[in-house]
Amino acid sequence: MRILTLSYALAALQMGTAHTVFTTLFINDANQSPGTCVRMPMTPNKATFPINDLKSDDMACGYNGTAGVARVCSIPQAAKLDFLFVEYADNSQPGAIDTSHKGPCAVYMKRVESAIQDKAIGDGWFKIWEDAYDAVTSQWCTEKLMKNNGMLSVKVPENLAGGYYLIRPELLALHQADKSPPNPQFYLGCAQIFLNSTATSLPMDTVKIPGYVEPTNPAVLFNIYIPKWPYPALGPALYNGSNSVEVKPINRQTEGLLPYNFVVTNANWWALELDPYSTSDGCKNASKVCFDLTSQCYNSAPPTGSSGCRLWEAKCNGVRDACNAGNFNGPPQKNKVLMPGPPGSTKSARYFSVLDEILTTPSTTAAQTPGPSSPSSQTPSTTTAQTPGPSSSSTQTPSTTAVPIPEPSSSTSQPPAMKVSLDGHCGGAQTCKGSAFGDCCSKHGWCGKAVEYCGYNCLADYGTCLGQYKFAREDAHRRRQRSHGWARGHGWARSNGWAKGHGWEFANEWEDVPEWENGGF
Ligand SMILES: [Cu+2]
Repeated sequence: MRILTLSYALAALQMGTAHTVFTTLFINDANQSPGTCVRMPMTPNKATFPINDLKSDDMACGYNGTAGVARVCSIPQAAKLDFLFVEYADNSQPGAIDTSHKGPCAVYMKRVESAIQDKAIGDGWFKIWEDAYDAVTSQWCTEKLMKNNGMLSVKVPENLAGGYYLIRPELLALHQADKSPPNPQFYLGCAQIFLNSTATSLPMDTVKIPGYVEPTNPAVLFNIYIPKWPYPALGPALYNGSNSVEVKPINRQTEGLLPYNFVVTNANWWALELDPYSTSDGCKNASKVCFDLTSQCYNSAPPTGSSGCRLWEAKCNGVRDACNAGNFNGPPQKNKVLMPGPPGSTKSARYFSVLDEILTTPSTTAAQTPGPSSPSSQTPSTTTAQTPGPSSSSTQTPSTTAVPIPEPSSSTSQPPAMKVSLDGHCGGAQTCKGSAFGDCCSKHGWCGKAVEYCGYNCLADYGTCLGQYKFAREDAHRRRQRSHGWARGHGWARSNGWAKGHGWEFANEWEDVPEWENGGF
C-alpha cells in the first residue's frame, strides 16, 4: 500500500525525536476514527511522550487517562481489535515509533461499571496478550509493530463476560533502561469499550495499575545492548480463559452511544442536524447555534485533530451565508452526513444508539420531519428540493432508484404470498422468516440472525425484526436514503463494497483521504 512504503522511507529520515501514542481503535478491521472511544493525552506537544514514573496514576491510561470520554465503542464477542500507534498524534507525518525504541508489548483489560466514569487506576486489571522478544526472528515486539505500520492486534478472550471494559495496549521501550538512572519508557493508552456478549467469565486474578510493575523489576531494567536471555516476565500471567469466576453479563449498552441521527463527528464529539427554520430570526439563531457548536468541537478536539469540526464549520458558513442572502429556509443539506466516509461511526454503535434513541426520546421522528405538510409517503426527491446550500450538487440527485433496496408497499403488514428465501436473499416476494439463514432481513437484502440483520438494519416487511427496532416507516425510509446517498455520493458503495454487511471496512481506504485525515490541530 502506498502509505506503507512512505512510512518506511520517512521513518528512516526522522531519527530520535518522536515518541509514539495510541490514537485509533479498529474493531474487526473497522476504523473507529482517530481519538474515538480513546482516552487521549490532551496536550498536543506532549501527547506522544512516554510515562517514566512507574508509580504514577498515568500508568493506567496515560496522561489525562483518569478522565473518561463521551463515546464507548461496542465490540462483538471474540472481536479482533487493533490499536494504532503513531509518532505524530495528528498523523501529520507517517511513522509508528522510532527504531531505537525496542521492547515488549502487552494488552490489559479491566472490567468496569462505567467505561466513561471509571478512573482506571487501581485493581481489576488483567493481561490478555503479550509479546516480548522473538528469538527466531531476532525481533522485539516494538520492531514488529513498526513493520506492521503501528498496528497492534489482539483477539478478545471468547469467554469474557459481556459488559463495559477499559482496554489498554502497552509498549515498553528499553533503549534507555540500562542508563543511570534507568529510564524505561512506557507508552500506553485506553479505549472505552462495551463487550456485546452473553459469556460470563472474568479472570480470578487481577492486578493494580499503577503497582503491577516495580521500578526494580528486572524486566524494566533489561539491557537490550548486552542482553542476558531470556527476557524476564513483565506483569502478571496471561489470562488464558481458565481460572475464572462467573459473573452476570451486562446485555445492553446504555452509555457512550452515538445518536443515529448525527451528521458529523470529531473523535468523541458529534453534532445532530440543526432544527428547521423558515424566518430571518430563525436563520440567525441557527447560525449562532451552529457556530457555538463549532467552538465546542474545536475546544474538545484531542491531539488527533479537528477535521470533523472543520466540516461542521463549513456547514455553519453555509447557514450564515444563506441568512445574509435572504434565504431563510433551512438548514441547507438537511440531514446530510458531512463526513467523506464511514470512519467516525460504526455499525454496531449506530445500531445500539438507535435503540437508545427509541427508548429515551420517542419523539425523535417528529422532530426530524419537515412539518405537517410532508406526509409519510414522502418521495425521495422531496428532501433534495432544499435551499441551495454551499455544496449541494452532485450528491443530492434523487437517484434513490439506483439503490437496490426493496421498497415494501405497506408500512406494517407483510406483503402477501411471500416465499421463504432459499438463497439468503430477501426482498420482493422473498422473506427470511423461516429461512435457514435466519429470520431477519437486512436493508441490503440478506437474511441473517445477528444484530446487523435484526437490529438497526432490519426490514420488517421481509422477516422478523427485534420488536424494539421497528421504526416508524418514514424514519427508516429517511435513514436508508441518507446512508445510501452518503456512500454513493463519494463513490464508496461500489468500489469499497461498504454494504457487505460486516461492518465498515474502510481501514485501508481511510488513509487515502488526506484532507480529512491529516487534519492537524
Ligand atoms: Cu521515545
